[in-house]
Amino acid sequence: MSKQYSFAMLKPGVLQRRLAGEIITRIERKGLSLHAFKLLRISRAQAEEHYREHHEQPFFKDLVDYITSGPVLAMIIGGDEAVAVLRTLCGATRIEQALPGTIRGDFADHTRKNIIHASDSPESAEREIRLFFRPEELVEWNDGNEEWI
Ligand code: FUP
Repeated sequence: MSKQYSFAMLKPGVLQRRLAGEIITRIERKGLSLHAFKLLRISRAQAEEHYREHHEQPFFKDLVDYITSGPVLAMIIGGDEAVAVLRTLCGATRIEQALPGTIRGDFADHTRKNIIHASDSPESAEREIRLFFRPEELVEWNDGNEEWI
């Protein structure tokens, strides 16, 4: 077993709908752990860098407008296969494909505002963590039952 880190971000609207606790509960219930936590309003430059792979997409401007429109909660999530496990918890990108029982399946009513971002690969996780956190902000800890220390 090896510990992996992923980056997650609760998008604008989540705090306003008082959903943050419910979503964090689901992440913890699965056995993943929180290693950094930051409430912020992201800049346009940060948003454009974060979503740079979508630069050419017709929805890019609306996506950046939306993600900068309100407070977000950025997190570093750790655990065995954390990147893939978190993606499974989130569910599909598009609302009509996100299954009930997943975070997006249960709470997302517009694809653009699909509740949560989660890194899609370990490489993206590294890049996204660096974009939102300084290295010393990642707090390493274990609960005594893990084999990875
Ligand atoms: P995901 O990795 O699941 O967040 O999905 P993508 O990287 O493909 O998309 C990033 C964000 O762009 C989505 F969360 C929502 C937005 N998006 C749209 O607004 N319209 C689309 O057709 C696809 C994505």
